[in-house]
Amino acid sequence: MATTKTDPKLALVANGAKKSKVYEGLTRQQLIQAYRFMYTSRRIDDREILLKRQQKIYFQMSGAGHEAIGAAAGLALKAGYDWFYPYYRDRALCLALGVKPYDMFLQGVGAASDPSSGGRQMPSHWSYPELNIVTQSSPTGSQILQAVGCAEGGRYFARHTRAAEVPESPLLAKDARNGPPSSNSSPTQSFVDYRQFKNVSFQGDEITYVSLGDGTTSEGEFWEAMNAAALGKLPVIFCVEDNGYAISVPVEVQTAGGNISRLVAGFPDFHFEEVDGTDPVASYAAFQRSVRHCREGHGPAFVHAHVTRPYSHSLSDDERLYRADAERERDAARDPVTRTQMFLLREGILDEKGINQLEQEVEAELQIAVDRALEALPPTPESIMNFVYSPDVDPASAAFDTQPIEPVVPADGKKIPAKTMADLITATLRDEMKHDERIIVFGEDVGDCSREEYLKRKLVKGKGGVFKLTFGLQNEFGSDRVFNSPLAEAAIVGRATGMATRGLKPVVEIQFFDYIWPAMMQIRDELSVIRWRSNNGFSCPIVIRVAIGGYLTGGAIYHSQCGESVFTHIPGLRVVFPSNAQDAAGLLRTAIRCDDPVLFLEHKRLYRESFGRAPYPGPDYMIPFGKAKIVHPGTDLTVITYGAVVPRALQAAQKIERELGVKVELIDLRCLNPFDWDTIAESVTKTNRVLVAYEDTLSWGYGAEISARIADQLFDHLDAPIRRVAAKDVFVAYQPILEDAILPQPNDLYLAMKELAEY
Ligand SMILES: Cc1ncc(C[n+]2csc(CCOP(=O)(O)OP(=O)(O)O)c2C)c(N)n1
Ligand SMILES: [Mg+2]
Repeated sequence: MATTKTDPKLALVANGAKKSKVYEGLTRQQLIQAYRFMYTSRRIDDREILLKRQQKIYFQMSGAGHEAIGAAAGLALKAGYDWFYPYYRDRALCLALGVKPYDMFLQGVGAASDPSSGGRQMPSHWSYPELNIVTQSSPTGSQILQAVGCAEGGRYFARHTRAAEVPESPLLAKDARNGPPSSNSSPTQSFVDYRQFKNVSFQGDEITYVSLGDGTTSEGEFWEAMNAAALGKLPVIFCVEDNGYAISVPVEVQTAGGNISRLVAGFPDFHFEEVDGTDPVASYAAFQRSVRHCREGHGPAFVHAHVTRPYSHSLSDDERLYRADAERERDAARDPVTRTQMFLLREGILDEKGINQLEQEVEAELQIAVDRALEALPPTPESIMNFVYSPDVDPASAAFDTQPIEPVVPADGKKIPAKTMADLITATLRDEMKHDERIIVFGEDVGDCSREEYLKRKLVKGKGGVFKLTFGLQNEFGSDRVFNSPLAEAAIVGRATGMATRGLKPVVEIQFFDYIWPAMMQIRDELSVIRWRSNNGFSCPIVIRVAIGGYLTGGAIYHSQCGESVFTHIPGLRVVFPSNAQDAAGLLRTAIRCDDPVLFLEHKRLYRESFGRAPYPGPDYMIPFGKAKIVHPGTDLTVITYGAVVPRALQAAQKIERELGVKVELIDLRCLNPFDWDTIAESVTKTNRVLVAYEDTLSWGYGAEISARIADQLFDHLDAPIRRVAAKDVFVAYQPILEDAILPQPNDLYLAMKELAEY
């Protein structure tokens, strides 16, 4: 661990400068350049504030007071080579990396041509793919874990260079040019793959920069990210821009002891800097040392920069309500733009005329940029649905409709062995990992054994997941590709998101659906929206496998939850919920090869059920998303369901046919987003009666949407009210008598079917 503390008074008072003098490695020309970025940044803020008051832009967030640290970071790092997760105060950094003032004004007016988001995101939410500036959001701190994943991605490609290659798939390339494959195109093995649309670039020694405010260090994800970066000795620079406030909350109320540097000092392998971030020279020096530490592979760095915030938190905030004048004046005396200007004059780097000229040039450039931006066209309302999902790979298309291989009949004439859903998920993961070196698998306990020597010396067998679905994968593919993560769900999804941004295909596991909630911010506000908010500039098509559901006899409240409708409510996220072994294999392969993020829900009760066992359908078997399966054809009544209710509904359907001659058409949706409306409509039009059944709690559940759609679009075809059978609106209890009463049982389904048939 190295710690450097720069005396804030030192760097800017170097008197008697000579023309050849360099300042902590910065030439006079670079210092002028730094000042230009800083001054431009401040003046863009001023312009935006004016434009906001004139109602020509709709939001303003300033980088004022943060210009010196930003310009310094921009000079120390390499645009388009290193990777950047800059938060909203990093305007000067973005300018230093090459973002044009015009681009920034395009953000403000929300122009269609705004390269960061096409008018979808607030200004100061940076996103510039060519510069490796990754799309930013508004939740404080959700970028940090992704930055860690980004660094992991770079390292992975450096160690597995073959993984970066794009496999040959001429048919797909041709099809991509002509739009999604048509439904009558012939299914071809290895036909579709997200990799064709994901250009990977890596350098081997690139650094990932991520910045955040002092208040944001209170977020749990910050600590998860620091831990993960230290564990992996990753080349990440964490830049905390400490302006002493998080809106109105001062640092001593935010951070125990009032100084974040003191709290993080124990993280191993970090290089630490605490610096006056209003001083560009000191800041540059701090960054240079941090860059060296990271590039040489010693681990991450932490730059704690003390800065100011002269323009309140935002235009909606007035800091005079909570900051005394004297305190504000103290800050003003440290204003980075003024200080740097004085420094240039004092050092004889620029004289007054030179300063004036530079400032006039900037003003002229900004005037042109503002005028042009105000003329830019807004996006069209017709474009709103663009890039919710991948425009390149349609997982519902016929290209994902492949046939299972004929199972080999054993020579001795015995029956073809049928495998469980758990077996086939493992087999599919294994075959996909062979097929695609970009796939990495991590999560809690998914590895065989973290202490590799035990495996090597065959002292242990290995664990491979609490349900054993990843058993053997670490042994077979190595610890780079299959590994245990810390117990931190936000970190699992956040890191995976960052890795996928770089082109990897993380297939991560959330051990129990009940514990997915710490990752919710990452799933709802990041993973599912990254493509849309960046206007297709970035994507992160990961797969999240989650063990879900009850009927466990003793699973109780925290090992039995469903809640899929919470996720089907999220645009941009595919949600899959297979009920049997063959579907699980086919849908998992589609999930992995497709270009969208997928939540893959695996029902624990079905993992080893005798219902739905099947032989392995082969290494290229896929099922398109949004195609339901008719499990039991019928003419009297439609039952729409999925997951563990499928075998229960089948039992009830067989019973009612046997006893009353009622022929139930049982539909297993298999995929919840997208879902198969055509099959539902066709069936309901035929039977005129419909029951929607699901394991989750009744009210506001997945079936509510299906019922509403049927009521809306098939009303004329109904001879009876739409009925729902689902769990009681309560949690799943431990005592089996209670569990049975809470979750929908075959008899509940039978009674509802009977009532509907007799209606
Ligand atoms: C998760 C989350 N909670 C609350 C907010 C609202 N909010 C936006 S900025 C901010 C303060 C951030 O303070 P700090 O991290 O110190 O950064 P600064 O704005 O001071 O640069 C808050 C509370 C948010 N955007 N995200
Ligand atoms: Mg702050």
